[in-house]
Amino acid sequence: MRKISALLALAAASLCATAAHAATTNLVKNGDFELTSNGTSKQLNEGTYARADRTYLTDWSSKGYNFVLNGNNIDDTNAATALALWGPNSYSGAGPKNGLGASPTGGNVLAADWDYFPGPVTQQVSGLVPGQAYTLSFSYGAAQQVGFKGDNPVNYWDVSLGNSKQQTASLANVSQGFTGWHQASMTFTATDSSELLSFMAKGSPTGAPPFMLLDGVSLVSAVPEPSTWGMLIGGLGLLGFMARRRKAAVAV
Ligand SMILES: [Ca+2]
Repeated sequence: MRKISALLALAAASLCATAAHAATTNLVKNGDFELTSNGTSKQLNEGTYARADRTYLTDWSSKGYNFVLNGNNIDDTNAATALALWGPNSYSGAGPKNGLGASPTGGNVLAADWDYFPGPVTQQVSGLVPGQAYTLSFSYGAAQQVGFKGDNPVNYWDVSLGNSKQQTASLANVSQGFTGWHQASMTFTATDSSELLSFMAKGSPTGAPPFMLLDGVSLVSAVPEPSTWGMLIGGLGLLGFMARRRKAAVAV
């Protein structure tokens, strides 16, 4: 009997491990923005025309005034970057102590202007199960381009998966400020096996150059995957069988 209990415990542990694995498979590729075609701290190419001074984000498409920036020198105007944001290092370390720095997941971050030629950053996500719920999570914040001033009271991301659209909480940013990194979590239900994931920077009013920041994008199943359910049901059946056998043994 002790042997059977140990076996059952082992089976339960492996089931839990399988369920945990299935639930944590990130369906978004390059969700941390670390893979690029031509280095970082550059504006993103649009379409198929690759400019020498720009770069592509692997697995993503971009339209509009969007950049991939190195989170470690995002506010360093001395670094060879296409764009810097107000932060502690702006103008040789004499910038505003607004706390701008690396994202929670580190490395590169996506930066999108919602005022000047705004456009979405998208990825076609495959491996979805229609009707199934998915949790989309990411880090985001708002900052302002070096050299410009003015409050940005409204900054948020419009996020869509297929035809379903949601938006993040709005972040208020003061002139030359940084809102800090915030965490977003949204639930989407897939309607197809492959759908377009889209991030579009939004805000108001116009006239004070803003930048929305994004990093650590992850889309995972909100429920155990069907194969896992099958294993769970099989496991429960086995437990029932064991219980019946045990009862029979006691009766004899
Ligand atoms: Ca990153």
